[in-house]
Amino acid sequence: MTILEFRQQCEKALDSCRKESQEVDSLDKLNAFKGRHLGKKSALTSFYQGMKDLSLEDRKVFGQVLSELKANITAIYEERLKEIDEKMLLEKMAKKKVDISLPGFDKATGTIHPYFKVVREIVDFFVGLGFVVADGPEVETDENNFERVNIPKDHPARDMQDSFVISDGWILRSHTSAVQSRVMKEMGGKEPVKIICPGKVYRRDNDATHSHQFGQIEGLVISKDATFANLLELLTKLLRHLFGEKRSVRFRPSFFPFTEPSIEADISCFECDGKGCSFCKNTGWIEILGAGMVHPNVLRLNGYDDKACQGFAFGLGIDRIAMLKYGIDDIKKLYLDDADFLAQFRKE
Ligand code: FA5
Repeated sequence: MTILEFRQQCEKALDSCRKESQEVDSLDKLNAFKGRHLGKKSALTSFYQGMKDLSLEDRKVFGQVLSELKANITAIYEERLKEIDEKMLLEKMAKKKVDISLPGFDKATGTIHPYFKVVREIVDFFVGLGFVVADGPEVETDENNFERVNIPKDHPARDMQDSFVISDGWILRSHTSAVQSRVMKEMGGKEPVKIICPGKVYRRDNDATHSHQFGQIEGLVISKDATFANLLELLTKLLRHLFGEKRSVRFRPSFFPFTEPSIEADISCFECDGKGCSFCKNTGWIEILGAGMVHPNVLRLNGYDDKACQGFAFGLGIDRIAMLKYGIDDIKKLYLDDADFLAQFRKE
């Protein structure tokens, strides 16, 4: 075969390829087209097979024509592939029309837990008055939790705080007063001390206003001249700040082994507004904090000279305050992580 005849045959093959490509309008048809024109049984492959019988010189000339044919067929194939891909994409998009008038997805955003809202509010109040935030561990020594705050072993006051024992000499702290001993030890008998400490505490308690786990904020002030009047003024300001002017507050004498004199503060019940109901055990009041002047024994036990300085301390129940502020009728709601219950605090 002359090169002219070969060229004509190649052009014929290319012509039929071009014509056929007009009919190709789907991926299936395109694959069949590829097999016919570029596959094992195609004219192109048979032309390549014929090359082995040619002389070296003819092979160069014929080979060039054949390479052109292959490049042209491949270009036709690729062009059709691109067109079909675009067509399929457009069809897919037409089926999946986006309706921009539909409402968007509502993302469930979190919120600050009411317990921590109260912590923040109280911490801000005291930091604004120059108090420093101290910290202590929840697994505490019996010594710090009881002995160093004037509750020796076998003292009946231990019954007021039925605690969870971890191992010999270690308990889950039953009040944040344990931090008092730590801070005093750290200060090495120096004053002034002006700290607050928010944290979790644990006791064997269980009813609507008592839980086995709850939060307290401890406050401790030691100086040469901290007085009981200072304590009352500070707590009154705090309670007005937290609950407003309307809710009634009362202070009454109480007993704590680590303070003398001792008091407790109550807020009028939010359920019955002081009339008496099952929630407040018919008293009309809900207890929220204990306080008093630091007992001289506590000062001495923790390295302070009780003749040279004095102080006051207080312990607030965080959960109770959250219940009163937000009208929560069961303390357990504060730690059960019920998303529906917590959602109501989103807008606050
Ligand atoms: C104490 O724990 C003392 N450490 C407080 C204190 C500190 C007094 C410094 C004097 C000086 P009390 O056991 O009363 O005191 O608890 C303090 C507050 O914690 C209570 O007023 C109450 O609001 C809260 N509280 C007590 N027990 C529970 C409980 N089981 N569940 C929820 N809150 C509680």
